[in-house]
Amino acid sequence: MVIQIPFGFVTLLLIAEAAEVHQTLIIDTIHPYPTSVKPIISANYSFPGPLIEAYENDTLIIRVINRLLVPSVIHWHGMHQIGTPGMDGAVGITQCAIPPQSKMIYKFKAEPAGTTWYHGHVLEQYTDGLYGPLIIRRQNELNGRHYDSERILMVSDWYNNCAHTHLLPWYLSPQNSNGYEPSPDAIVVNGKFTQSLFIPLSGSSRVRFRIINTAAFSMYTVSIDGLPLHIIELDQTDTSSYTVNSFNISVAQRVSFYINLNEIDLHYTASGGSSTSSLFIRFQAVLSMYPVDIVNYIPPYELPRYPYPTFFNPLYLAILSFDSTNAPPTYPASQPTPTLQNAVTPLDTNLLAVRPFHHNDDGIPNATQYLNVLIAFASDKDGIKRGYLNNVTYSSDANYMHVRPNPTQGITSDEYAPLLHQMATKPDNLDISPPRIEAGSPLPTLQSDGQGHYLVPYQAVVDLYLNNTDVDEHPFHLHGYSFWIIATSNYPQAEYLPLVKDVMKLYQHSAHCPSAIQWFLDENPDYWCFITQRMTEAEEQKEEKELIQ
Ligand SMILES: [Cu+2]
Repeated sequence: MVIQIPFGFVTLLLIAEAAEVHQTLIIDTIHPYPTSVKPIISANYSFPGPLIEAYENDTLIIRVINRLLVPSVIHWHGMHQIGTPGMDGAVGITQCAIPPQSKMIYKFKAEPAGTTWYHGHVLEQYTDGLYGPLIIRRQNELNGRHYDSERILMVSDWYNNCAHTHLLPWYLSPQNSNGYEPSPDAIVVNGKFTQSLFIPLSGSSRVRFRIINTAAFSMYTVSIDGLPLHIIELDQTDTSSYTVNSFNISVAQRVSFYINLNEIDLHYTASGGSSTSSLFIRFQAVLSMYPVDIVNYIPPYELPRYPYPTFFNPLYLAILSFDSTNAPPTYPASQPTPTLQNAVTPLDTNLLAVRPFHHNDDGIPNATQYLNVLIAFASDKDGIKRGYLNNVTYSSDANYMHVRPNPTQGITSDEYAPLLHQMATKPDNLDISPPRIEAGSPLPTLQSDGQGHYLVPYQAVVDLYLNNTDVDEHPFHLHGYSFWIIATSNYPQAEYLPLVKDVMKLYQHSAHCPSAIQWFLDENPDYWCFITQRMTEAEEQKEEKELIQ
């Protein structure tokens, strides 16, 4: 990359060489809270794990050492992994799990630039704490002129119980015939509980916040009292500045915005009669998405605590301090935020009204293939509620290392070896016919083997129609790719304003306009999984589609 920097009368030419960035992550359990006996699965003995950062096109070389008593892997969310699919960290699909007391060196290119995160991808390990921020910087940030410093906030569900030993066994049991998700007991941001996270501005008045939702389930509404939020990045796509009072962020999504203290509402200034030297940053859990009245509900696995269970507080308050005194705001937290002048309230949860920084005048390419995916939830023969994509539920890739007497033939997700390895070594076992014209679509339809594996021709542009028949909303994420969102049932005009994302929230479809996304496959052939992020990555509640080139 060549960057020109004016320097007096001389122009310096800097050749920014792609560098190697080395990092070691030790996965081990810790007990960071004196009031909780719950072990946290940590990276480098901190929760969340350490910041990993690189410049775009650098090579990340990350040594992951597993000191747990069980297998583990790390997934690098949002990395396109072009040419390095085996580094994606999707256990059973792109790699074997890292056995206990073993290590693996991940090596991949840092791209695309933006805000993202890494997390455990074996069963529910990230629900129990295994995640951290991953920031890929540009040498010349597109929106860099708007801010002088930045802060990273990772917002997450907190459960008093271990997901592995308590939540998952109950969630996937016939006793939970309604398929209720485990109820979070609290919200944590950067590992801190409400009113204990202080963010000193240290003299900076123009600050970029990178918000990452690392929860297993919850969606949050984010706002800062008295300040407009100028959104400049969604899911590693730089955007034109878009001003809101608040926005929603769903599981695995990332939103960057900047604030400018010069824009603070008069109400919070000395001239407005306020003596506060700090403001509340609010993370409000969106209550409508919980299957129960979560504020008063006691889940069955909490009954041993009765009559003193933890009741969920859906409002999390962090403290943004103008100075370094860390004094809490002098106004009550219950005081409603005054309506800001000249601010826009977003209409859509996926923020589809936000425009990409680089407008693509050519529009999105014409699709060459088509795939309709029906999302449904139903009870299986054992009475356990599971998710289905085109009638296929997730099969236990994560358990492929377990010895079975009669492994099935062909390429399946229950074979002993990861699917990527099977594809390379047994390509003839791939029994999927090429796309063909089917009734109702003018485009050739992708074909599958009936086990959730779809064949995508190289350089195809796929129109993917996601029909969510469930009453609940579900965020969807595609490994290895970003996609263009061309329309959704609550935002049908999105096709005129294409925005690239890698996670989107999908509501129950309306009859005439199914939710739709299109993804653009151009130069990244390999094997990728497509998952919902509801209690993400946990075995058997993860639905998947694997795309094969
Ligand atoms: Cu991912």
